[in-house]
Amino acid sequence: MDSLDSGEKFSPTRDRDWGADLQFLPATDSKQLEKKLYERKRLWIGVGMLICALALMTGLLVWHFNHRDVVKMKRIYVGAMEISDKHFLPEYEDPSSSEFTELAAQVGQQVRLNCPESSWELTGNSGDNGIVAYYQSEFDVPHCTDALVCLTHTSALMHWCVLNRTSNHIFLIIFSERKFIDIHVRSPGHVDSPGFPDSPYPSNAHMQWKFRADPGHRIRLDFQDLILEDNCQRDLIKIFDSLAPIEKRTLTEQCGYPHGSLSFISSGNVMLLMLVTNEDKNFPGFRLAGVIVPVDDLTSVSACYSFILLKLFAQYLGRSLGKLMNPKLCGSDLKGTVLTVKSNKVTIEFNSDSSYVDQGFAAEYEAFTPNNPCPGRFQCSNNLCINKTLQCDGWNDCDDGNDEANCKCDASQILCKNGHCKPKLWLCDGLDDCGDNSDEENCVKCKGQFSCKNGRCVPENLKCNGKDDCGDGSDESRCEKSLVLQQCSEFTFRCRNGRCISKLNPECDGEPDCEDGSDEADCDCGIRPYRSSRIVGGQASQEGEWPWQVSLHFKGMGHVCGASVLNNRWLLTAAHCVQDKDKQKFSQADQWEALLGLHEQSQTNKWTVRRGVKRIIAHPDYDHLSYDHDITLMELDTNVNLNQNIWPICLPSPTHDFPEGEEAWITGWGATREEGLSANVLQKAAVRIINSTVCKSLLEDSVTDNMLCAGVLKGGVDACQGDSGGPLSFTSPKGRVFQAGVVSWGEGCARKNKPGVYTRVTKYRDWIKENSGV
Ligand code: 4AZ
Repeated sequence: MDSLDSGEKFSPTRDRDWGADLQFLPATDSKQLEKKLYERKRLWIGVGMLICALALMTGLLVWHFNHRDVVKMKRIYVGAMEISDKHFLPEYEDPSSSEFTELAAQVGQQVRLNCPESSWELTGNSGDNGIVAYYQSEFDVPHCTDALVCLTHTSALMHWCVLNRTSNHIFLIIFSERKFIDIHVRSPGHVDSPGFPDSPYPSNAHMQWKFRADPGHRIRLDFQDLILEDNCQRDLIKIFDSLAPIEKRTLTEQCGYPHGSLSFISSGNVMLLMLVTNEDKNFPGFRLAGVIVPVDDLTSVSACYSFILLKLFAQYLGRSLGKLMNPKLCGSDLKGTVLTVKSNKVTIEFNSDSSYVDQGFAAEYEAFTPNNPCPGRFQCSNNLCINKTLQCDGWNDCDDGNDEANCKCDASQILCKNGHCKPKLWLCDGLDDCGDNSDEENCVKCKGQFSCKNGRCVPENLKCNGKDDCGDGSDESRCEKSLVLQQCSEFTFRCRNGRCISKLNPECDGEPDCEDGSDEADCDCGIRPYRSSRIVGGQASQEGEWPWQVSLHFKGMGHVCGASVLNNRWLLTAAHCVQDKDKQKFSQADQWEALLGLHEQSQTNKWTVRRGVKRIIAHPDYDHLSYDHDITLMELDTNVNLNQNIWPICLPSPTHDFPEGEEAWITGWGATREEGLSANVLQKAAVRIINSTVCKSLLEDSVTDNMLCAGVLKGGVDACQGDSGGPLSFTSPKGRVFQAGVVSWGEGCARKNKPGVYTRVTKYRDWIKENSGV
């Protein structure tokens, strides 16, 4: 064996100096040596990396804990306390006055005792008895921490104290516009949101208007206009019955375009209005009138609340109303309650506790002699008096159906089992019109089974199961749940992604039904912005009630036709309005002028906008003999700003269903009777959607499937000349208004059994989209 092979590198005898303990590895261990060195190296690298990781983690933790201060959010607590041993001085309204500073310091000291780490600020004080001090305290709290101490003050100086956390969603927004405005109401005045009415309110704004009146007075805020985004999570106003945003003192929270008059009155001499907006979609905002009311004028405070939650028609007959009100009345389900009191005296006792405030009630009262309660009118069994003409008209006017009982039905009516008369047309229409369902009994269609639109009968349990059992999809069209279907049909709603769902009329009903949310897209339509206060057999409408109604004026002729607003650029009208007649070139866009936001023909108002017409797109298949396809798009020469009196109507999807027998409204400035004069004030009238088969038989088959009939068969109510092109408005169960039809034609006006004929808008939904983009 070779010495090298033996593995000895050095002779131990020769290298003894190296020390006896020194051992040389045999040549065969050198690889292991390298491996061990390598492992040690790896170990050191590992340790190094671990140290680096630890350092990094420590750094991150340090950074995190430092950074936590940055992500702290503000929590604002507000409260009020009554100081009973002091009298109010006018100087207390001025925070820079020495009187205010002195009192604020005194109160602040008391408050700080209980919460040393907070910074307190007195925002104002005023009161009829003693002084009410409002304070606001801002806390920097770590995000997601909810634990905050709620303090109670026991000091003798402070009579009571409420601490309250202001709604989270308001203060999670970083407001770019924060403003506090102090207003002392001495005489009636106006307050507008910034930019109103010419430009929208700012984004991410948090504004507070603090109203004060002299002691002994109350403040009333009357909203003349209110148009905010239709989502209170985004933009809203809040009114507080205090000078600080104390939740329990909320009088109202409003967004969108509330209906009816909006008027709020304070219980003391202060009131706070708050406007909070987010970053997108800004609307015109509000205009309000602030009025002071001396306390003496408020002996019946309830009468000043104009939002009616409880409507009492108290006609005295009884002993005391208190006795009748057992159990006591509360909540909001009492609207329309009619009470009869058999006495010549009535007392309404109204109690409210210290917690939440609300709108109150309004009661109308009427006195009568017991032997002749309703002179010249019909007496309901609840003693309400109604006009005799409302008796046996098919509508429940008494509230208890009493005016429809024991009626003699005429030839066009059916007699219900309960004695009511209803139009024959409502027989077997799937709706309980009689109230006892007798109009829906013995309808020989599919006994115990579901009747498909194509006449087939399928077992009830196959309805809304996601499968087309009828063969025409009609068993999958009126479902409460919006199942995504395998197949689309003429009865199902098609989402933008092409998939169809089984819910009836899901558009803009506030519930997302399509997977892609397309059923709730483009829904800024069909809702009346807040109040801004013939048709044959109609009545004058209120200003702003039909903000989608347009008057089309032709050069030298004035009002000729109606139209509807689809968006800020496009109108919808009838094709027969834009057909040339001899020398009159109705097809020429430059001969027309559109008046939007118009109420009276004789005078425009501040909301009225005039626009020239840039383009007319009449339906290419319009037939001037049959009036088939009687529909036209009009493009305005410049866009309009939408406002409370100019607002688009919603367009129904091609499969939207407008049920027969249901109410719809016609509006216009047309003739108020056949061959009569046109109206000055915009007229409105309620009609009913009429079954197409019935309509075809009444109008001798000149009605096509592109037409829809509506009217009152006993006559007297109809659209007429000059109403053409205007909308047939249908309010969905969720309150949105859809355009069911365009006023088109009829046999005369308001004749018996001659309903009006309208262009069926659902048939043209795709055509409208293709030609206008709406
Ligand atoms: C018209 O001439 C007209 N009764 C419009 C509607 C009706 C009749 C006439 C329906 O514009």
